[in-house]
Amino acid sequence: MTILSGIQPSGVLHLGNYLGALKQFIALQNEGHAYYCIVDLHAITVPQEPEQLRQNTLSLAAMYLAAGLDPQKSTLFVQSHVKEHAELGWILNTIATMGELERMTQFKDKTSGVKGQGSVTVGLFDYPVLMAADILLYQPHIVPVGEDQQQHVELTRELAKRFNHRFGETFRIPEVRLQKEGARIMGLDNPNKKMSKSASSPNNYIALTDDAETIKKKIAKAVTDSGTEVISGKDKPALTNLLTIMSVLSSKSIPQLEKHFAGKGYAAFKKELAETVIESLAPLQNEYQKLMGTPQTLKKILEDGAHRARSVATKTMEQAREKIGLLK
Ligand code: AQP
Repeated sequence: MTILSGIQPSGVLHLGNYLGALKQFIALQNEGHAYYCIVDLHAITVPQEPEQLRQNTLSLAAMYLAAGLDPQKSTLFVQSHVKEHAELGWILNTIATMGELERMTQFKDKTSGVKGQGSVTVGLFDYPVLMAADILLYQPHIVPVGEDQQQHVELTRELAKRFNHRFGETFRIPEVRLQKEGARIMGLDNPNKKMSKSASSPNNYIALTDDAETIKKKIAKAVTDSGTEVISGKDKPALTNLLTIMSVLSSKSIPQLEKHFAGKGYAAFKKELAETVIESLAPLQNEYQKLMGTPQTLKKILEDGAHRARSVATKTMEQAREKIGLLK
């Protein structure tokens, strides 16, 4: 089985990225060959400070490895190191329609506060097409992502089918793979919006690099629902989110946790939740610190990864160029 996914180096990773994506990336590397990408060309669809972007790229590589990615089993690489991503992105632009892209909810969310279209970049609008290229180049069977990216994978499937129909069989149609629990972790300050790296307040997320004190403070400040009992439900979005985080990290089901916290109140729940988060992240944080001290090793892993990724991507591109009639 071939697996493909990516993460943007657009800031520090948070618990949502970990539970929705990274955790399953690591589990899946034993089920097939995985290509995991640091999608820097996606990150620049919104303004990035150049030196910070380079730093975030290395930091994300360290985070993948600290979480358990084995560079012998999986291919870890930087998107911009494999030029075929941009090339296939352009070709897919010629079959994707404006109407399809206008329907993408991530684009709508990211531009919802913006007055007029004047300052919105074409790159941000076109983000899902480049993502389709990232995926289709590696002919993956599955694409593990958080729920917010599901619509983009559906568009990828649609574009692959359209290309195959118009030019002949070229791309495998990939399946999306979501976590059963944790596919959509919500913001701690607003349980109706997803936890996000680019949220305006750091109280929205728990960064994977947050220290114990910060984690305790952020969880203590997290909004809760009215009432006193620690229970999940449609009318309890904040508690459901916190219980989901605890459930995934502790491997205890939500009903088990509800029973455990019966009659104990929110303060006791938040205290235990903070301890669970701190303990769960500690091994990853230690490993991350070590890896950040060896940038040359990180760069070597990325170089090897790009080499391996390129060998697959160039083959797919050769076929695609041939099919659409580009002269050799
Ligand atoms: N809140 C979330 N819950 C579960 N999964 C999530 N993911 C993101 N947020 C959540 C998943 O993490 C992977 C990497 O995401 P990304 O870096 O490609 O960008 P994103 O989806 O736009 O995530 P962010 O954190 O909100 O980044 P910014 O703020 O830079 O846009 C994806 O698989 C995603 O589904």
